[in-house]
Amino acid sequence: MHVTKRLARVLALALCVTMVLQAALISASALNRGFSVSAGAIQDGGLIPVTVTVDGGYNLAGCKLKLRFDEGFLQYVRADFGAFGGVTEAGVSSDDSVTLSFVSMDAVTTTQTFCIVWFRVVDGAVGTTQIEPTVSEAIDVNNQTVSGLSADSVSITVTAQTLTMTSQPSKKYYFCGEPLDTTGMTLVATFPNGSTKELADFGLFGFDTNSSGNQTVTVRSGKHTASFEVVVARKGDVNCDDLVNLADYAIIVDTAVFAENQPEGETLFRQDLMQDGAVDCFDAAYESLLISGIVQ
Ligand SMILES: [Ca+2]
Repeated sequence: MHVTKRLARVLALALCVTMVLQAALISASALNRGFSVSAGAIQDGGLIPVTVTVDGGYNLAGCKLKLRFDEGFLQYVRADFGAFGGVTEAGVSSDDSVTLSFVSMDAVTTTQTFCIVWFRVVDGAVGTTQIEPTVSEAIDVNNQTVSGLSADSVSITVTAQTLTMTSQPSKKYYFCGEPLDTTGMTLVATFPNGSTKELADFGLFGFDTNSSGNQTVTVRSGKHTASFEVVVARKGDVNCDDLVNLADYAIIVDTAVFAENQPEGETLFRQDLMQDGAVDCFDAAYESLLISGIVQ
């Protein structure tokens, strides 16, 4: 009886040790990676190489590596298997993923590149997307099943490559106090896949309606900028001396009297206070009101 009790204790201890060992083994297999996946820089045409590397120590016959991607962001192009030993194939599943199948192959002894999967950025896609790898069971070099294979997800960020102002704002001249008007301005962004998109959202910097002079207005979208020039003038200051006085009045009167000498561009803008496209007696009258402080 005493011996049986002792035997039971030994058996119980052995069972405990076995359980601990099993736990250790499960823990070890959970740490299996098997693969690593990485994305290269976006190339011309919006092509992105995603490199799949296989760790050494596996015979991956029958294993499937699935790369799940966002169809609204990426298109699968092809998989290049290169000189990697074994028969392999790739196909696109109906559920937004590429499946790489290890049909039959030699055991992988050292870490090596298995294949490069090429994706293309969908037209107009901007932002960050993830490629999520999942791996089925495989067998190791001793024909034992290996589970818990995995690879970290890959993050890909796409931003506009260039920003071009294809047409400038119609309004170039401003009187102090007028708000900036970008009507007529067209901004076009070019993306890595060559697609273009007209931008409606952008930031504007550098315009100060209370400061007279030539100003450069900067348009910003993401990390890219474009710019255009404007002239801000103190209303009534025709000769640009920052004063509104009889000297300015004399210039307007002179232009109004010799109507055939109508100015253009900035000179017209400064004298045409009524903003009707011609310098005449009405502008002279308005100038006298500005000088006397009746209007501003
Ligand atoms: Ca003046």
